[in-house]
Amino acid sequence: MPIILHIDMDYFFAQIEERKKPWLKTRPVIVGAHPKKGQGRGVVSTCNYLARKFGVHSGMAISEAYRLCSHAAFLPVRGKLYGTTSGKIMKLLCRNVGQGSMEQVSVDEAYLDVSWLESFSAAKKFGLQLQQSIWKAEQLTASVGIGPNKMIAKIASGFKKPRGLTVITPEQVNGFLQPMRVGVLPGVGEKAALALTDRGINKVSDLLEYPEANLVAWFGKFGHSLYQEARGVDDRTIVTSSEVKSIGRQETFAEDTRDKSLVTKTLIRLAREVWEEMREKKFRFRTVTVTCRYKYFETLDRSKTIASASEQFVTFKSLVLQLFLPLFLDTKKPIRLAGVRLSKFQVEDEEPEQQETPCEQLRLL
Ligand code: DCP
Ligand code: CA
Ligand code: CA
Repeated sequence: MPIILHIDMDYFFAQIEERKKPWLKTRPVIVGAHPKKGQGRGVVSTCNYLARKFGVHSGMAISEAYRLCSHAAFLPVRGKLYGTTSGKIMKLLCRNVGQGSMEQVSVDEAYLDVSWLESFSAAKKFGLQLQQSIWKAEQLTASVGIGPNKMIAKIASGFKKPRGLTVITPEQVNGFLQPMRVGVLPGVGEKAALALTDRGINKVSDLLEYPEANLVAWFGKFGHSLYQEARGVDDRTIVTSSEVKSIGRQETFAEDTRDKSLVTKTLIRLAREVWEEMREKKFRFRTVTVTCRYKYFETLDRSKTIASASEQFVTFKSLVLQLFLPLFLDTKKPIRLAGVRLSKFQVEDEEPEQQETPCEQLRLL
């Protein structure tokens, strides 16, 4: 019986800021761009729960946040500190379940496969102990969700926040899921949610009335997943860092082109996205690949592997430019598509020789 635990840190960046400045705990705290007395550009990265009471949230324009809550403490984003803290928390999780049972999905959350605990009550105890260990090591709180699959575990971790712990057994899945809004289902973003509400489908239970064929007609392939999701079914397994083989992006140009600066600019933009995704996962890369597809679909790529793993964007970027040059010069054909890819990953702080072996298993029970 699969038992999946999802753990997500509470108001992560803002909580880290509160940690060494306890006086912030009783004030609304907003981390993000400078508000410049309401004239600032840029957005809110996150805010504490006191600020959320005023309607402030992640992604909101900082000027809007200032309008809603000008007396908040506005703090700049200290990305490096949050990254280091995230790394420590992920390591702690890894020590408790082993690298092979863990999937980090963003800077502050991870799925853990705890099926080996064999019961939901043991998993609950384990979840509580994880929260305590993180508190002890980092003085930060997290919310935990436990369920029979990733989807349920993730919805459960967000169910009660902050410091929540929600366990949904297989028998409870339908009762838990059906009254929720369709937006909680994975893949249902703003657009899909709108398309559904337009048809009078607001809650997950409303979805149950539609045959799979209808959902497929509306959403294509995603309709199949949606049909399963509405029934609490999610077959996605945990993808561990050693299984992520590569991260890449490519883009097709509106017209085939020989405009070198356009292709270079595109490659750098794609490289930035790829690099950000890699950093979210706390990986470092060794191999960079640049791909060009030319008119008539001929595709060429060039790769370079560096001796020791890097996390540096500048290194990545200069390799991309270096690899692109012969792809541009050797063939005089117009370019239809360009792409970049990173592979041969190492997890941050991990020695190369440790890469293949799971990290020390230090189970809490
Ligand atoms: N983040 C960001 N910009 C966004 C969303 C998030 O910079 N639009 C950053 C800041 C968050 C961190 O990522 O602290 C984690 O994002 P979460 O969505 O998990 O939100 P929080 O951890 O801040 O709050 P919650 O308690 O709701 O999880
Ligand atoms: Ca969070
Ligand atoms: Ca998160």
